[in-house]
Amino acid sequence: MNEFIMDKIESKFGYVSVIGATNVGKSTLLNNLIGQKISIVTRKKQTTRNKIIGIFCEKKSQVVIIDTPGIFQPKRKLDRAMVAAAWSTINDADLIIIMLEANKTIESNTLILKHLKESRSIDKKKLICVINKIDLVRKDNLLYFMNEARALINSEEFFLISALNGDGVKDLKSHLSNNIPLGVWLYPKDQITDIPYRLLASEIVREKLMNVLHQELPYELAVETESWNELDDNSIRIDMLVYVNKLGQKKILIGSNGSNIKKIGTMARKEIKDMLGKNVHLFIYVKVQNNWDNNPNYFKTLGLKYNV
Ligand SMILES: Nc1nc2c(ncn2[C@@H]2O[C@H](COP(=O)(O)OP(=O)(O)OP(=O)(O)O)[C@@H](O)[C@H]2O)c(=O)[nH]1
Ligand SMILES: [Mg+2]
Repeated sequence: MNEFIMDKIESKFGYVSVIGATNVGKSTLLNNLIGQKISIVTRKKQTTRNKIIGIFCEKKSQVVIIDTPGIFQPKRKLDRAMVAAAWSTINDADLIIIMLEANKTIESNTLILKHLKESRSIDKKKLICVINKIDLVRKDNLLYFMNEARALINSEEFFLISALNGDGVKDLKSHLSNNIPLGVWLYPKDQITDIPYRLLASEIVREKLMNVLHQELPYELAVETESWNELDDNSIRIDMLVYVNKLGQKKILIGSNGSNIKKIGTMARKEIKDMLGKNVHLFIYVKVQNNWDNNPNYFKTLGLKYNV
């Protein structure tokens, strides 16, 4: 048998879905595993709105990590679609990471645990419990938390990590690489995501908006790349639309003398420039569109189901 065929037989390929309550650090883990920022991260809840895919290769394995919106009690239509998107990834996943945050009580992770109890049908062998944010807790508290988690989660694999500083992530990465099934790689070796740049760029703008704005406003907006043009000098002109529901929100978002929008634009432009390795001209417009969060086109852009 020649070497090429051997390689094909031994190669592994699999999907790993990361689920957990909102804000536990799922996107931070995805970025750490891939070694590059793909999924936006903020201190605020409900940051991720759709499924984000990151791909890494280790030895003979190609692992596709699926970062999902957090599991929370949905109120509006968009929330329901986000939570449904998170659960839907479980069906196709070869391994499922359920992420908990150790700096909170086990009860505050309860919503996801309750759902998991209802989903006992999940094959125990597929389930990996990852306890994150260990950098924030004392060792004795951590052991206590771990015991509580063991009693509640139907899994044999428990990992203690800090997705922020990388503690424990290497072991988790090896575990994922070793435990996905045999299969042919579906992506080229150097591909790290399948999300188009247009969407990645609009997510970067949304991250900056979420960081700069307070209270409810971060949840009341959407960002869309309206146009993307390569210019003669090899730079790129990107026009973004930010949708808000009310005129008052537009005023707050822009800030006095445009201070907010300038700050957001500067931060986002730099990050998009670094991502593309090209000079970027970024224009951000704010548009009042009542009920943008019920607009089927927005759901479509994010790959979310409209009626769930
Ligand atoms: N101290 C500490 N903070 C962390 C760790 N992992 C994530 N964080 C922080 O927790 C916050 C939420 O992180 P995200 O990665 O956005 O969490 P998420 O689970 O993707 O959140 P949603 O997308 O909103 O569901 C951010 O401020 C992160 O910097 C960790 O290991 N230690
Ligand atoms: Mg996230």
